[in-house]
Amino acid sequence: MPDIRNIVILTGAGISAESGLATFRGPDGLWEGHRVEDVATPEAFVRDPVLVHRFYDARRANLATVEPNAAHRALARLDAEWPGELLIVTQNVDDLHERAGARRLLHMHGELKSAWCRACDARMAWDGGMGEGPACPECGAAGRLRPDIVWFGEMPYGMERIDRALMEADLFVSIGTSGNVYPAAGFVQTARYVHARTLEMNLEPSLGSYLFDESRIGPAGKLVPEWVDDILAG
Ligand code: BV8
Repeated sequence: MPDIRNIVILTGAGISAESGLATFRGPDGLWEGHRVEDVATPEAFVRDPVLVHRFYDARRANLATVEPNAAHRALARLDAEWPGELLIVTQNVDDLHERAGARRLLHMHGELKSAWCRACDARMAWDGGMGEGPACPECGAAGRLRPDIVWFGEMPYGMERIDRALMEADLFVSIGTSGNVYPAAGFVQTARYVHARTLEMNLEPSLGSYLFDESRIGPAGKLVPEWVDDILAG
C-alpha cells in the first residue's frame, strides 16, 4: 500500500467478543437486568455507588479469566512492524490490547484496571474489587475512589490526540463497533473529511457502514489477521 503511511484504528467490544467478553448491544447487552446506559453514568454512581462498583468489579474479575484473541495479536504485530504513524484508539475498557503487546494504544473510555480518586485526582492501577468504595491509597479519603471509566455524559480521554491523528490519517479502520456511541462513531466522518481511506470490519454492518469505502463482514478473529498480513505485505 504505497500511499498509506499514517493509520488510525478504532476498536470496540466486538474485537473482544471472541475472547469471551460480552458486547454491549448483543443479546447479553444487559447486566443483572440493567441497561448499561443506566449503570455507566455519573448519576447512577451517585444514586447507587455499590451497584456501580458491583458492575465494574464483576467485569474486572472476569478479565482475569480471558485471553487476547487473534485479532488483538494481529494489531499488536502491526503496531510492532508498521514503519509509519499508527494509533489504536479503543473504546474498550479491557486490557486485551495491552496483553497482546500493543503499545501505540489509547483507551478513550478509560480502563477497568485503573482507579480514580475524586478527592485528590490521583489515578492508580487497580486489580481487585472496589466493593463499598475503598479509601484512596494516595490521600486516604474514604468513599471517593471510582472506576477510571468514561461514563455516558463524560468527556472521553485523549480527544485532542485522537483528532490530530485522524487529521493526519491516510487510512481509518473501524473494528468490532456498532457505531452507536459518540464521539467515536463520528471518527469516520473526520477521516472522510481529510480524504483518508476508510475500512470497517464487523460481524454485521454498523450504523455508519454506508460511510466506509469498504465494509468487511465477519469475525474479527478471522478478518483482522488477514488484513494485517495484507497491509504488512505492502
Ligand atoms: C460525551 C465505558 C459529551 C463504560 C462507554 C444522541 C446523539 C449523539 C450522542 C449522544 C446522544 N445522546 C447522548 C449522547 C452522547 C453519548 C452517546 O453517544 N450515547 C449513545 C448511547 C447515543 N456519548 C457520551 O456520553 C460520550 N461523552 O458525549 O460527552 C461531553 C462533551 C464535553 C464535555 C463533557 C461531555 C461518552 C461515551 C462513553 C460511554 N462509555 N464505555 C463501560 O464500558 O462500562 S461506551 C460503551 O459503549 C463501550 O465502551 C463502547 O465504547 C460503546 C459502544 O459499544 P461498542 O464497542 O460499539 O459495542 P456494541 O456492543 O455496541 O457493538 C459491538 C459490535 O461488535 C457489534 O456491531 C457486533 O456486531 C460486533 N461484533 C460482535 N462480535 C464480533 C463483532 N465484530 C467482529 N467480530 C466479532 N467476533
